[in-house]
Amino acid sequence: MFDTTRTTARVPAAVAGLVAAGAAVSVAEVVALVMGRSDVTPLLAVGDATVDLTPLPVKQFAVDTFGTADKLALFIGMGAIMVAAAALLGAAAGRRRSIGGVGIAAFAVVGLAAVLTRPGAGVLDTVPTLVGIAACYLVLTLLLNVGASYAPGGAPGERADSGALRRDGGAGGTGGGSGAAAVDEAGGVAVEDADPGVVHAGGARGDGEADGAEEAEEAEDHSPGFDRRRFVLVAGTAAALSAGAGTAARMLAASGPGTRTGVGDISLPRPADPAAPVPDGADLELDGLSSFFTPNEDFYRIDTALSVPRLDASTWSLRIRGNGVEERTYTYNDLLNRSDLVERDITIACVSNPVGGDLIGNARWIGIPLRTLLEELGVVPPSRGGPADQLVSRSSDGMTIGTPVEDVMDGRDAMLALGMNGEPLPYDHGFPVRMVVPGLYGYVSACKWLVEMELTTFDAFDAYWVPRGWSARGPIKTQSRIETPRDGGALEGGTTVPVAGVAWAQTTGIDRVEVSIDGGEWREAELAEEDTTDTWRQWVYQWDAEPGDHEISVRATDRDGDVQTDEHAPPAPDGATGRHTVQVTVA
Ligand SMILES: Nc1nc2c(c(=O)[nH]1)N[C@H]1C(S)=C(S)[C@@H](COP(=O)(O)O)O[C@H]1N2
Ligand SMILES: [Mo]
Repeated sequence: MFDTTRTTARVPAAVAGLVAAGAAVSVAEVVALVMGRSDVTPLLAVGDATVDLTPLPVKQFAVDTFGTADKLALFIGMGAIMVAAAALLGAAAGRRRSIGGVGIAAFAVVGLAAVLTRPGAGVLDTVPTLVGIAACYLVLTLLLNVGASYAPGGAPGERADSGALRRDGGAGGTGGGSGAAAVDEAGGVAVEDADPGVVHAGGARGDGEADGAEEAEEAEDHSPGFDRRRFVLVAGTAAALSAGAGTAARMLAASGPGTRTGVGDISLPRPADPAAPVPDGADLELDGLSSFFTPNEDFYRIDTALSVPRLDASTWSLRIRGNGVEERTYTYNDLLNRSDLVERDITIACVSNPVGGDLIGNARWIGIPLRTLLEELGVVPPSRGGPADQLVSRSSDGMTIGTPVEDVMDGRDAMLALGMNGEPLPYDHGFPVRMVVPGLYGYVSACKWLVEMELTTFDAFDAYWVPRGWSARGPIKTQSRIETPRDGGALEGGTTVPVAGVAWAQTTGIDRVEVSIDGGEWREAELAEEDTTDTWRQWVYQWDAEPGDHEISVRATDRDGDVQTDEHAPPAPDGATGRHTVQVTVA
């Protein structure tokens, strides 16, 4: 399938491999964009599949090491592997062209497997990968030929062991031959088309392959057959074209087509049931203390999405189905125009949040009460004999999140949220609709980019994180954190130092926060006003700081009288416990 009469020296061949791989990625991005499926390109699919297949300890390591930059780190790692593989393959294909074909086929298999295993993927989703692979093959062949160090004209002959499918036919005689023209023009004798694995009669010439490889070794890139300027020109043009097209495709995909209804096109109605104003004194407004509401731009983001879904609200719909329900589909306008929009302040938190960590945020949400909606469809909670104990939410990107039906119907403010801090949900936080359930960690409640809800049982279905080592049920554990002073801080002595932070016990409320200095007696901190039992509560302790090194610890007590445990537990499987402690030095 490659012109085996000629070989290409190592450096130009490696460059050919790199440019060909770049062309594959870019062409696939462009084709996916044209097909309106820019969220299932092979690059993203391989990344997604990697995330899905990564074992929990590695994932935890990635989150611990890179934090929310874990996705960037993954792309950089994938990029490095691709660059190395493409250069090595190119160099190998320079010596023996058939290696190029085999390598490209291997990439094709990985790409296609990743694409086809994405949730909701169909046969059409393989098209970008296939076209990308064809482009890769053509560019590699072209560049290897332009970079060949060996003049054309090996004696014609068929390779007996080629294994490639052969077709009879005249030179360039089929529609796929446009790339072949370029190959020909470059001085080759091969007549190839875009189908990997298919070659025209006469396309493979076998003799001299081994000799050629040896000669290439010696010839290097100053051999008479190698026109360096021409190679640089062709390779540079191919690289620039694919970089330009690929970047443009990504940018267009990110901005989305013009007719859609995005975040910027929506104005939320006034909720029928607005939140009560936040009491004065709920936000202590101290230096170093986070604001009571977390601005959307600063709100933590945790999800498995390598490219944030940008759904179109005008075509979005939510289907609700399952055990004991009348199936129904809602459009965005159905939800937006409902008369029972509520507004609630709720602090959501991630199960991966370590003690003292910042994977927690507080927002004012606008949405539809989930209980009302489910009751309209005839859903009965298990405590009243309903057949379903698990509500499985599905996102457009295939995430599944399982929530106890009992919890979303027990009277707490579980909702399908459309708004966050006075704005339509940002794309990062689930536009157009997500779930928010007070008192449950995000991985069991807060499905973003929601498209389907199914009433089922915990026995019948494991949601995404469950087989990955996380508990099926995840109530938020009572916690407290010291925000100021910072761990390792150096303080001025001789004054009182405000030690301050937040504590949370969603659905129950915080009744007491205590601080201990150097393991001494627990002293009660002053609590900020409570907004709701579903929000975090600020606290401050005025500390007479003595010079020296000190350790400050905090603990909270909820309204049931339960004191936050000091027993240390890691985030997996159902949330970290232990007490937040900071070390400071007072001058
Ligand atoms: N579609 C989707 N929804 C998701 C997730 C996800 O990976 N995909 N992650 C969940 C987790 S683990 C958390 S903690 C919250 C975080 O919501 P945020 O990113 O808006 O803060 O979203 C939840 N909803
Ligand atoms: Mo999470």
